[in-house]
Amino acid sequence: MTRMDHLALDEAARAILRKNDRGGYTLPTFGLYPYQWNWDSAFAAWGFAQFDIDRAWLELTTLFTGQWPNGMLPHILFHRPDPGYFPGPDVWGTEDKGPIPSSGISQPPVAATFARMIYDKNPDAGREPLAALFPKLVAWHRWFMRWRNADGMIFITHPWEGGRDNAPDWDSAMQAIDPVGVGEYTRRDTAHVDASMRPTKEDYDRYIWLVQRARGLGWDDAAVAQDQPFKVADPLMTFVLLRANRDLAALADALGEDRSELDSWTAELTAGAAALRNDKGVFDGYNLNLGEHTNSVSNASFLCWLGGVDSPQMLAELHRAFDQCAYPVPSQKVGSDWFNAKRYWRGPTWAIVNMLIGLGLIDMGHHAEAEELRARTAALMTQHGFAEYYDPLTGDPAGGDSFTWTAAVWLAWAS
Ligand code: 9WN
Repeated sequence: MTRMDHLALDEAARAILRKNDRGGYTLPTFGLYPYQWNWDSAFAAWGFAQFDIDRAWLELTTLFTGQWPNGMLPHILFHRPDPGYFPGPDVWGTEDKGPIPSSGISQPPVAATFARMIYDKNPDAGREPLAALFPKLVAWHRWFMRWRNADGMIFITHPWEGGRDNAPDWDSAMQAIDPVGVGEYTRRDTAHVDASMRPTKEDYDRYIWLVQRARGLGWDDAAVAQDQPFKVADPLMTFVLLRANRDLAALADALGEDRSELDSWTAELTAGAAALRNDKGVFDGYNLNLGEHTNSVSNASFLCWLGGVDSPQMLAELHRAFDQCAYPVPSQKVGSDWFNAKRYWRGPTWAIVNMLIGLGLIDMGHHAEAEELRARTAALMTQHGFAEYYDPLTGDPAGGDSFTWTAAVWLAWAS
């Protein structure tokens, strides 16, 4: 690739962030996702930080305007009504819960990690926005530790909360749900992208059933937790919060704030992460209602390094993934019964997860693997642009296009 090609891609990536910018927050992509999503915004902020540090802080600041009084930071903020997405605010029924219309569940807490990276890039520009965000980040982490914590393993109460909607890690919990009474509804996602690349109708019935259940309980944390039918400890959530918590503690030092509560959570999460290792040495989903591991190797399994946990088995799995596909890391191991190269979180490669894996590999000193992963992720973008996700075998783009977080990953890591 020539220097000119490289510069053209940089410009194309910046143009996507600008095009998806709605003034203070960024859409994941126009059409398919017309609102502000939680972890997408944190990746967008890190992308913006490569060329506009103030805009990066604004993205995070806007995200936290949706925080509920109990500390929960919703996975979608419905800033302006848009009929193009289902389920919208009328389905969630959270009117009296937060400051602005939102969903009632959260998403992977990557925000503190990117806040630290953005702050480190320019501490002078960051001091003021960071000081305002710090107590909000702490309150959010405290909410996870109180309401999504099973002995240091972070669990989710809805597949959308984990950000990997149809991952096989949730299959056993989803099968246990009989989505009776869910009623008629019209999906919008399949009007924008090919249905074979999206979750199935059986998945959606259960997604909506879980929303209706929590809505019926008034989104009360204690009531929702009682007899929760979907309760799966998640390696992505656990490793992401572990890492974010360490980053928040470093930010506490920078601001002269007390870090002792954060350090106690880090210790608890470190113990929980160890329990997510199955008897094959792989980190996978753990169905808390059944007391069973999934026995799946997903891209989330490789986030151990991000959480500061080294693993020779996972390094061997990573080499296997490099051998099995040209564009790793697949969201489900190639050759597993679940693997489907095009269906969302059951096979495709996601650049954002690759970047998190890559950051962890660097931290743990696995530089050759980090570089290999970065280079193969960059190849996806140079050959196929900034797609939502990609076929790990052919590199074909899939899902939505002109995708904010993929463009951000190019600017911040892959390029
Ligand atoms: C539901 C926006 C979001 C991502 C998720 C991804 C997908 C939504 C959907 O899109 O989920 O939250 O409707 O499919 O799975 O990780 O945040 O990009």
